[in-house]
Order: sequence, then structure tokens, then C-alpha cells
Amino acid sequence: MSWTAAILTLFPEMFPGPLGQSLAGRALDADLWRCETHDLRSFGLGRHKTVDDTPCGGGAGMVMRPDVVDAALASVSRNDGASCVYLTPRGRPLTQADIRRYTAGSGVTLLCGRYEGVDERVLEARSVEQVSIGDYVLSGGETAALVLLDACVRLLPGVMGSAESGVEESFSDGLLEYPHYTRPAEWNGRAVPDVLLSGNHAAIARWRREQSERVTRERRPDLWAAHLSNTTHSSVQEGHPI
Ligand code: JAH
Repeated sequence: MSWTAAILTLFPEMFPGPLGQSLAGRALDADLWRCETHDLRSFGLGRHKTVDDTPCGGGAGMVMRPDVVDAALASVSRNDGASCVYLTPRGRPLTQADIRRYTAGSGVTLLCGRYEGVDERVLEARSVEQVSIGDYVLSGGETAALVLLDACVRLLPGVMGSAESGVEESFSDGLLEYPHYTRPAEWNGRAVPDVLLSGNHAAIARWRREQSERVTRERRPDLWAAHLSNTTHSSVQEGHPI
């Protein structure tokens, strides 16, 4: 059975959405993965299929009920060998190491919240991982789930050709990539850096390395610090985020 995304959402029509196009879409057509939605509304209570209630302790908005979310999670049989993930800005940052772990299993169960979020007790009771794709607030977890799935699907066996299969290693030593150029050699008065047209492969490698280090230092002091500590303590050469 193929790697399966089981998605619990109030908006099942949002899936596969953009993942029905391009690389992930061709992989879906080829049954290299499955995209299975579970409508949280169908587990709602009463005539109105209620899924939420007011927050205990007061405050704005509504919270998704633990009993409703529990019933939805219980209905997903594929939970064995699949990580269960809740997308929330309160989660720990999602990394490429997480993506690799998810793709190594049988699939992933994604809980997409709306309103102010999900009652904490069901997340504890069902050992749901809480992860964040970045420090901003979305209107719900669905678009974050699409991001997570895009990152997973491209790593599944057979999804990328052998030429592209090394892309995870395109960041060396936990650094950001150097800048890219193609033809024409001059465009709108802007030249491609001379060294890239020199044919001097050692000089090109040196220039790219310098650019990677500069860009990482300028844009991502967090990655730069990790890189420095991982290269001074030369034992650690795996477990890089990207
Ligand atoms: C917003 C439920 N880290 C990105 C992220 C993920 C989920 C949400 N926001 C941001 C979210 C409202 C309700 C989830």
C-alpha cells in the first residue's frame, strides 16, 4: 500500500489542491502516494454537527472539542506506522529531519485546526506532534499541511528522477545555497560573475563556497552559528536541518 496522507479537516475540498499539479500531482496519478481526507464535520455533535465550543477561562473565539477530534482520529485506521501531526504556530519548528522521518514511515496523519485551535487534552491523549512551519498566523492548518506534504512527497521513492534525487544534499554543511545564473551572459546591463564563465572549476567551487557562507551569515545567523559549531566540533557531520 502506498504512502498515505490522512488529512482531518473541516475543508476537505482544499486537498490535494495545488499538490494535484506538477510533481506531486503526477506522483498521485501514479499511486506513489495517496491523499485521503476525513471531514471533521462528519464527527460533529447534534443536529448542527457542532465541532467547537467556547474557551474554558473565557476569551475570544472558539476551540475544537476533544471528543470530536478524538472520534475523527480513531476513525483513521492507518495510524500504525504513521506520525500524527497537528499544524500550529505553537508547535516546534518543522525541519527537513522531520520530513525525512515522516517519509520513512507508512504515511502521516495531519490534523488541521480552525478557530483558536484544538483542546490540548486530545493532543496529549493521542500523542499528536505539534509542529509549526513558521512564525505567522494562518486562518487554519490546511495550507501548512499542504506545505508539509509537498516537502514529503518529493522525497518518496520514484517521485523524483535520479538527476534530481540528490537535491537534499544541495545544501552542504548546513549552509544556504550560492546564487545561480544562466544565459544570457549579460542581461539588462547585468553581467554573470566572470569566474562562472572562466572554466576554472577550482575557482568556481571556491567562489560558490564563499557566496554560500556570506549569504548564510547575512540572512541566517542561526544557521551560521550552528554551522560554525558543527565544523569546530568536527565529530558532528550529520543531523543538519537542510
Ligand atoms: C491558525 C489553526 N505555523 C504555521 C501555522 C499553522 C497553523 C495555524 N497558523 C499558522 C493555524 C489558526 C487556526 C491553525
